[in-house]
Amino acid sequence: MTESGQSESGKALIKDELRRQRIETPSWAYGNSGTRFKVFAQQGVPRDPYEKLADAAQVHRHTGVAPTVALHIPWDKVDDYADLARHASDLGVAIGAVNSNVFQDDDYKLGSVTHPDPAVRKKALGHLLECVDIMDRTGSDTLKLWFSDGTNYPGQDDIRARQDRLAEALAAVYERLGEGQRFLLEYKLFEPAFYMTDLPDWGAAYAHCLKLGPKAQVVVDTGHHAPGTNIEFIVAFLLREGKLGGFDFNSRFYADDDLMVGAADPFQLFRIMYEVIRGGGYTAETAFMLDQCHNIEPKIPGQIRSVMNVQEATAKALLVDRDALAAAQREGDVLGANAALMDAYNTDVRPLLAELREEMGLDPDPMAAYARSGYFEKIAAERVGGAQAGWGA
Ligand code: LRH
Ligand code: MN
Repeated sequence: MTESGQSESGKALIKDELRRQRIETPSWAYGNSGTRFKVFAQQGVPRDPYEKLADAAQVHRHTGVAPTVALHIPWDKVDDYADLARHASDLGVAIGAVNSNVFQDDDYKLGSVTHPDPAVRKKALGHLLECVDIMDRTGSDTLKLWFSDGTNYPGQDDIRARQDRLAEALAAVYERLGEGQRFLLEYKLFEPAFYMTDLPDWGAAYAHCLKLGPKAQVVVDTGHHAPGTNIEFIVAFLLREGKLGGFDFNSRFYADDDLMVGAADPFQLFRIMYEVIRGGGYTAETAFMLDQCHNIEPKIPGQIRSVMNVQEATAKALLVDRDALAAAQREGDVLGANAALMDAYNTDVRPLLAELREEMGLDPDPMAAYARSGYFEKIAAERVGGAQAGWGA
């Protein structure tokens, strides 16, 4: 019996589950990022998507569970996307989701696919379809769609008409998707719009996806909800409907802070991962993506720490004694049921994960291994000159 009360066989099963975990890191987390007040440049920041992939490969090298990298277009625009995909595979990673960007062009001030002007809508749709072309060339099977579309004042535009325009664009993208491809629709309560956002919550995203069909699913960005929202309820509900496509993991104390996942609320991340496992969502079909900005902390260690936070939450969720929990729930034993979850959450899973890393041929402490690798010193010395990557906003 282990210190966590787990049988050796139970522990082995949990390690098997953890060994097959897959977490996708975002290319933009390796570039400079900030707020409207300041973007603090950092030494060694990549200048192009090739260097971003090299940094992402370090996260996979030291954690063993981050083999794919999400792209963001045009931030990751290159002349030869097939060559970029080859570069990724030479580094031992692969291109993951392709993220569209219809939120940084002057033409999109009043909206992109929901804009009153059909010419602007056509331009926005053109970009979304170009992103599917990029999926074809990079071997990506997932398009992630987030729309900053919304209004700032009541009456500014017709809420109903904008939904019609959004539905029309989504249908056109859905039509263009090829074999084995899907899109994940991302909702967000507010920002940059401050009165009405055209895709503000899971209900709106779910309704649009339901109408479209099986290739359209919802992505849950953990920073996109009103304070106090029970996100694990949304996860359980969407899983039950077969409409949970994945996550944009990060954490926040206030709004869309894009801090390291699990940093602000590790208990929430644990509750979310418990519902994922309970709901049959701990599969390769669910995209576990990070969507974060390391505004002040070093970026590659920030990503490594974030991956470890997801691993720890997942290990704790896998430790839940499901039989004891189900029995307590059946008997209306409120405290017993809560204790079943809290016992797992209060278990220190770091020794288990360290052991697993050694069995995977990795250093038990990825942060220390990265620091010892000298990789930062290398890129800080090499990456002098040129324009550091960022949001280009
Ligand atoms: C919007 C968002 C979206 C991305 C962007 C980087 O807030 O979460 O997922 O396109 O961040
Ligand atoms: Mn996001």
